[in-house]
Amino acid sequence: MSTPKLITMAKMEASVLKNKFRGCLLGSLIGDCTGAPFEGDTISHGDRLVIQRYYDKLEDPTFTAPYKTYTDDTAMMKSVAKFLTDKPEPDYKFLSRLFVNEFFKEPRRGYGQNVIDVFHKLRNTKYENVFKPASEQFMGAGSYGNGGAMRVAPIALYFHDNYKMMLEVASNATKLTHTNVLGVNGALLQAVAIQLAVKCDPYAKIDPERFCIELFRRMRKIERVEEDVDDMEEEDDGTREAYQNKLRVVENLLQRKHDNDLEEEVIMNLGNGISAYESVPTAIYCFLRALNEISYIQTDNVFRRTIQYAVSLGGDTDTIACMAGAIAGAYLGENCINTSLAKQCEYYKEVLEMADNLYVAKEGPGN
Ligand code: F2R
Ligand code: MG
Ligand code: MG
Repeated sequence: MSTPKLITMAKMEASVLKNKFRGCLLGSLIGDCTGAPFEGDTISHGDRLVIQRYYDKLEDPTFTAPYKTYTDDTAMMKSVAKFLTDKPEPDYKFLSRLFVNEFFKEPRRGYGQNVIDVFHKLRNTKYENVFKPASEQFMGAGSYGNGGAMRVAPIALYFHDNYKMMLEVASNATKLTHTNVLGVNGALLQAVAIQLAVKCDPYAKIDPERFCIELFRRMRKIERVEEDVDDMEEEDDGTREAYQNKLRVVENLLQRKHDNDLEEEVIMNLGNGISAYESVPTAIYCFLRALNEISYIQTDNVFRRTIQYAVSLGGDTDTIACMAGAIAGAYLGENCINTSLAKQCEYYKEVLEMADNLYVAKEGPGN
């Protein structure tokens, strides 16, 4: 049987692309802000109803409440966007300073402990070698956290038409804090997923299986690079085809008809944790599963369904919803995101401005 084609757009109208830039960064923000109150929670069947009501309220234009605040996911994404818009060439010393300054300005945004250590070392060593502190963490193993992946969206957008540069810049930007191969390749997988979503026609339905196969094909090349440089005699520590194996699991789960108990299997087989390995494939699964109806989520809106589903899995909710939201927003664009929901988030207006600045930096002011 032939695999259905993924409907991508070779040439995209400027207005559509601009809308996708906005949708992606706004999607990331909404996932972070609305997912953060549930971070670390285990979600029961009953809690899913609470989460349904929570998003119903957030979408209600008459609902007024204090902003849902953003966390480290957005704080670091802001720096990545600025790194791309403010300098003509990638300057990693500049990016590391932006991360550090942002952290010391507002340290209580829920950062991971390893990155905090890296920021202190960067500052104490006066940014002498910006890649060294991260490479020394965890006795040289480096962090495998999802911090590289959660902030990668601006890079995927900016280099949406230059795949090689996207991988290079995403990899280096991650290595300022995370050098473990699982942390780096997790960020690359998230970047590849966003870039692919940007290319997809927002007016045509994505075939989840095809999308997954395409990601698999690309991860095979990315993970092969690691294999080539490794000593082939060395024992495989389980990282060589890690993301390819996870994408196989995603594909298998997508073939299953959704029922209310499937979530337990998703959590067991894909994970919902703080490591990139246990969260990036999960976010991709959330996006692809939510393209179709999910019995306990009452909405016709694919974007909302994506983030609500991600939060319903519990665990690292802000980050999984942030990454799933970025992919969904990159596919659908800002037009498909409920404005009342977006307005509940701290930094809503600024994120749209950030997306527009990134678009202009990339495409030029007249576009
Ligand atoms: N940190 C959190 N949540 C914790 C609670 C926050 C609380 N609500 C609050 O407000 O204080 N969330 C954020 O962290 C995740 C991104 O983390 P990142 O940037 O990857 O950080 P880090 O520190 O590098 O890694 C996270 C932890 O993973 C473990 N780890 C990583 N590599 C390891 C290795 N090689 N060996 C052993 N352990 C390793 C460590 O425990 C790290 O601290 C996002 O969820 C974001 O929202
Ligand atoms: Mg966070
Ligand atoms: Mg998190």
